[in-house]
Amino acid sequence: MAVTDRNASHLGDAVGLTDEQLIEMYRLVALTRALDERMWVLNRAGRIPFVISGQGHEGAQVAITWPLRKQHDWVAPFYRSIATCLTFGMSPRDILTAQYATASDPSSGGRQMPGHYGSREHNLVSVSSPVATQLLHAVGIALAAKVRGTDQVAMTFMGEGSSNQGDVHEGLNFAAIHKLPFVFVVENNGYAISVPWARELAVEDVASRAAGYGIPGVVVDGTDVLACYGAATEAVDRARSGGGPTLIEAKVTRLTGHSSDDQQTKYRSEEELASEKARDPLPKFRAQLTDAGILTEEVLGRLAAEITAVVDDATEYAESQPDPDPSTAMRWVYAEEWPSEAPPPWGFGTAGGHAEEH
Ligand SMILES: Cc1ncc(C[n+]2csc(CCOP(=O)(O)OP(=O)(O)O)c2C)c(N)n1
Ligand SMILES: [Mg+2]
Repeated sequence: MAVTDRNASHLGDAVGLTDEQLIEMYRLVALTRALDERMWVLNRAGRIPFVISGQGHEGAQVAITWPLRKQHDWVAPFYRSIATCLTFGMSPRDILTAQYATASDPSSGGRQMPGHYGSREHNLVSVSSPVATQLLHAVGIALAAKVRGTDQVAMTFMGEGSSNQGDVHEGLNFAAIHKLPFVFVVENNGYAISVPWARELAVEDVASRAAGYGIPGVVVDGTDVLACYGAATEAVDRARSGGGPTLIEAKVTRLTGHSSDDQQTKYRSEEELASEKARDPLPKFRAQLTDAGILTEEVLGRLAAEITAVVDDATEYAESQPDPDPSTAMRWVYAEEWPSEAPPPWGFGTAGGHAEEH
């Protein structure tokens, strides 16, 4: 979208967002990047064991999650969904306590793998390690919403490699038949670990598969925040108004290795990595909002200082939190009740019940 000749209100009007909302979207993209970069430093410093990064995916995640109603709709995220989780209500402290696996980690009280975020408070389903299973969870939630008439929408996210799993076919077919309030988001970054997309799919676009289910399939530039927002708004409106599911494929870029245990220079050329860097959504969005007069030097300076303080605070907080008590390791493996009146910090279990010692 060419915006250089538009003033601030024109850009906001064109996409149906206020300047304050656009600045907040930018803040979330920039905050996620800073938090993600901090995680890599903490990993290399030996403080956290494993990072699975969302760098390059943040713009699409913020923009696509944005139209959902917080604490009303539902999201089943995946391991790169840091920006989605922050946009949907989790805090940087929540994200880093999950990375440190502290007792106070709201995702799982230190039980889950790193990067497996979730929050009962924010209707974020805990990430499942077998990729693509989250689609079945989200479709089930969408079915419940339809049966109960709650006006809720369920959205799930995964990579293009994961979208080849059988679960996706079963879930999408079911969601389409029953016109469920469901949005399926594929963050296509061109790789499944070291396997390039041409070895993952025989078609150019995952979205073309939507036709096989009789639902709309939309391809969007996942590094164009406002294009993603437009596609998501349409899909969420369709879902909420009884029009059924949509498949959104956001073509993003993976700026880091698959994880902190992967070295992508072993299988991607220098030229490829340089051209992908040019698709980084963070400077692109910043330039767009700066050209439109929405982000000024003063606002950028204020945001940068605020983000540094928030990331420092989250780091210090997570560092200070105790590990889970080893004697509780077997808790919550099987159904049991939480022993106190207050709910457990990670959100599941029942207040007021009795716990059996193991
Ligand atoms: C069912 C299953 N198979 C394999 C894995 C191991 N695995 C984890 S992530 C991943 C790659 C997924 O690639 P993609 O869906 O494109 O997402 P990306 O990591 O690129 O964002 C694989 C194979 C797994 N977790 N679950
Ligand atoms: Mg991928």
